[in-house]
Amino acid sequence: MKKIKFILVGGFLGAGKTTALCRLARYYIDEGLRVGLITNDQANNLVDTYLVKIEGFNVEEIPGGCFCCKFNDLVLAADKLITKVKPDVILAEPVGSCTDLVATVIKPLKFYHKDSYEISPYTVLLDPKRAKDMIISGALSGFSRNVAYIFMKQLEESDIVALNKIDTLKPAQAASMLNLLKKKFPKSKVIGISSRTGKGFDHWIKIVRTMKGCGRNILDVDYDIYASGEAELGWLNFIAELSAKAPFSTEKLLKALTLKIKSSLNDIPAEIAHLKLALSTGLGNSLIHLTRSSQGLEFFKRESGKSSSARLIVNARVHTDPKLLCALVTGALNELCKKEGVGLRIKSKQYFRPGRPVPVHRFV
Ligand SMILES: Nc1nc2c(ncn2[C@@H]2O[C@H](COP(=O)(O)OP(=O)(O)O)[C@@H](O)[C@H]2O)c(=O)[nH]1
Ligand SMILES: [Mg+2]
Repeated sequence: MKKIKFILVGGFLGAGKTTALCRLARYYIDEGLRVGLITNDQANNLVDTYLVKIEGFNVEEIPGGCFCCKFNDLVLAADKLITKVKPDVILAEPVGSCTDLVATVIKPLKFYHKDSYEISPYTVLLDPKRAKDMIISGALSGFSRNVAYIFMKQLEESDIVALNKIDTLKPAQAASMLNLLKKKFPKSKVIGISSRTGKGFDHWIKIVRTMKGCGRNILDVDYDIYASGEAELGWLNFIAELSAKAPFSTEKLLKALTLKIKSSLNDIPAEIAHLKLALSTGLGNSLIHLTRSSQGLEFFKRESGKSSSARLIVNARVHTDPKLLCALVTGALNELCKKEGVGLRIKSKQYFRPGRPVPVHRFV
């Protein structure tokens, strides 16, 4: 039986994993291959899964814990894809606050499932703004030392560090950042890519195909620091049904909501790791991501028509208390809906600090 190529792409919250995987999926599909994706989060109702679905890809979701703690679910999700899609390639995105994935996911997959999967080298994506703050300047970028520890461990365990979003850098800036990263992570191959424009993808895919071995960098990870770092990030996921007698501008509402949340978090202050808002109506979808507190507002997808009903999914990962985060986000939504005369029903609300990671397997 031909082995399925299994590609895991990690990286901190907001580094561009989902965007990269969608582009990779399209690339392999254009080559005539069948592709399945696996998304993962600590909670349910993922904007990522929703996005991957509207892009038309086959996806399985693993909610309620990371791949390392839900290793058997990861294998089951892959089995489901095999039954449904018969994939040549499986693309998997771990939770952006997770590390130690080589020891807890890649090695166990390689050991226990070597007949089914050919595991590709492990790529970890890096956002240039976070790189500038947390690697070059040695600052904490609004996070604590524990979160910075996770961020660095993610990169250190990679086979490939891919500096993503190079479309946002001038060529000279990109070159100097890549040089610095090569010195900082000598055990990894360092490349530049743009998941938005596709720049560097051919090169990346070639390295993924030809690099010998995968998961070459097993780390010593201090699970107390790792657990503390994860627990410092407040998590909030919910769905909301919006309805009104007269059609309202969903785009305007989404924009106002994002600005209100951003401004309240800046007042605390609490650094946004990743805030994702997806609003769908019968007309189409609007999506906004913020991957830093200082980032300007930018629509990822935009539907400018008016509608009298809409469904909103909110996923927020912020360096603050989850209860406060929940009160602040739902409060902002309530206030805006009241002002616009829009009825609101919030469902499936989950807010928490991620629990201590307890991997099913750990290879040393
Ligand atoms: N400019 C630019 N933005 C990107 C790129 N890749 C991802 N993004 C944006 O970064 C944000 C987070 O991306 P996402 O894929 O959800 O990150 P994830 O949390 O790592 O999965 C989104 O607004 C994306 O549009 C890129 O190569 N260039
Ligand atoms: Mg994602």
